[in-house]
Amino acid sequence: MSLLEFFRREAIDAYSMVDFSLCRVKNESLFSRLFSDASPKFALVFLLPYFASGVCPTLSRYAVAEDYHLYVKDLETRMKAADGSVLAVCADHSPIDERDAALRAGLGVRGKNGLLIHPKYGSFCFVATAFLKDAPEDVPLTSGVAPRDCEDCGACLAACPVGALSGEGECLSALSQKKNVAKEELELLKKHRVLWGCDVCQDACPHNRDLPDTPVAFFREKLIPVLTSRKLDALLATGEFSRRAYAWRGEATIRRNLENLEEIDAKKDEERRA
Ligand code: B12
Ligand code: SF4
Ligand code: SF4
Repeated sequence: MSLLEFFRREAIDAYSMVDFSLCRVKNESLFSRLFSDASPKFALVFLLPYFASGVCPTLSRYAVAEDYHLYVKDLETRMKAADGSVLAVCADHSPIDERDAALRAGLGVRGKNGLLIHPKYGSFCFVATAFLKDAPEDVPLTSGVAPRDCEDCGACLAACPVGALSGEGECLSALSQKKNVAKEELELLKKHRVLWGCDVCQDACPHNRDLPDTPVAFFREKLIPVLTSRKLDALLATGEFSRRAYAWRGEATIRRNLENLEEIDAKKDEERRA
């Protein structure tokens, strides 16, 4: 099957193929491991939109569906079977600077919030890359575009509760994913009601208004927009926990964050009863 047909069936419609020389290799050891037999000549950079409407009060949108790494792993197997020129498909754990590649491939603008912003899907999209040894006949080659910045309206900087975008504080998303946190850091997560990840600078961005729901089925199914300790227990009992983005730091980290936020509700209950 051609890669274009493959993408059509997956509902992946934001992609661009560039010469590999346009990619900035960031992780040399991963590059050597992945491409010991053949070097990639082309990079097919594509986006996986994950916005699904609905309220997620404490959990970041990227963690509401199942873990996108699982989708990309499965996609890699199927893309390799569809086209022999596919050497590897990566997202997140990638040898290249993914945002930079997507920017140069013309898939969006560089947001002040540190994210690639696509004209249709905003910043609520993952960046993925298929590394190819030959150019597939049906995917046009883009010569690359000059990087463009967002209009710098400043809304994301103003909205960030800890000043992370101006280098003042540590990003709450990073804090929520730390295995060991200081008491003050836990208090910060509680104060800003962060369970896992943070979307504040994305929610503030005008490019993320009126977004369409993702067309990619994986990101519309098996959604858990509200995670509780009880739901976590159920996920652990069925073995589904390992399929969630918040599993990568182990059960203890997400349980700690849950208990941290549940303390707020317990306190409120106590106050109501008093
Ligand atoms: C480490 C990491 C984090 C760290 C550090 C974040 C950061 N801003 O770099 C933490 C844990 C905080 C984090 C948080 C999030 N992350 Co993150 N993260 C990564 C990861 C694995 C590495 C990035 C890295 O090396 N950062 C360290 C910086 C300092 O390295 P750097 O190379 O020097 O970065 C410079 C260049 O990238 C340069 N730059 C060059 N070209 C371009 C182009 C664009 C468009 C931009 C914006 C910047 C840029 O800007 C940086 C500063 O100089 C990437 C995946 C990857 N392999 O690239 C995902 C990635 C950046 N994360 C992603 C996501 C979704 C998130 C969150 C939204 C998740 C969440 N909701 O909590 C938040 C957003 C926080 C924010 N506003 O940045 C996506 C972003 C998708 C997009 N549309 O841009 C990525 C690309 C993963 C993926 N494959 O989709 N992340
Ligand atoms: S993800 Fe949250 S803490 Fe991190 S920069 Fe954005 S608003 Fe600030
Ligand atoms: S909120 Fe404004 S400054 Fe920040 S990324 Fe969006 S357009 Fe750029």
